[in-house]
Amino acid sequence: LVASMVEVEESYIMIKPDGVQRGLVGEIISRFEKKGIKLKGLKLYQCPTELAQDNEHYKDLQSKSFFPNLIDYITSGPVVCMAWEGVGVVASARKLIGATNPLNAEPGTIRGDLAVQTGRNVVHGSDSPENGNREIALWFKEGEVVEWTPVQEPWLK
Ligand code: RTP
Repeated sequence: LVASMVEVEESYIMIKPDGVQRGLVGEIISRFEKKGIKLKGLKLYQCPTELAQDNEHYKDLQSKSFFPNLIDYITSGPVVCMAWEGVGVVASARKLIGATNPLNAEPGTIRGDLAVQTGRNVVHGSDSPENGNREIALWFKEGEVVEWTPVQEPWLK
């Protein structure tokens, strides 16, 4: 099995409230599962407004004009928090997700197939391995991320 130069990484993937409200949870999880990456953490979570505002997660965006709308959106209903692990998973998950603006996202991507607005783009994915580790630590508590070994030959590793 050749892992080439790319490292095993982890990515924080989150189904945003529109994805949950529209009944797209199974569809979205299925796309990552079928890729052959490993699910290590999964929970439905209602993010409190204070946490969303102070959360390191969207810290870089605090000065943006759309920040209040983003906080309203992300706290408007439950989200699905996920931790995924795999070789090159950060970049591959971003490819599966597609461009931030769904109108620019290619068909076949989650946003390209399932969304139309930047402010309702159904899913988040970490943009670097460092942020993958950081965001998983932010959104999951001790013990919620499970280390496990698949018992079958990891054909897609
Ligand atoms: P994400 O973090 O959710 O994966 O999205 P991203 O990297 O593709 O995009 P980023 O620039 O980090 O923006 C984070 C989220 O903020 C909302 N947004 N709204 N102009 C707007 O109204 C606007 N721009 C960004 C989106 O929900 C975006 O995913």
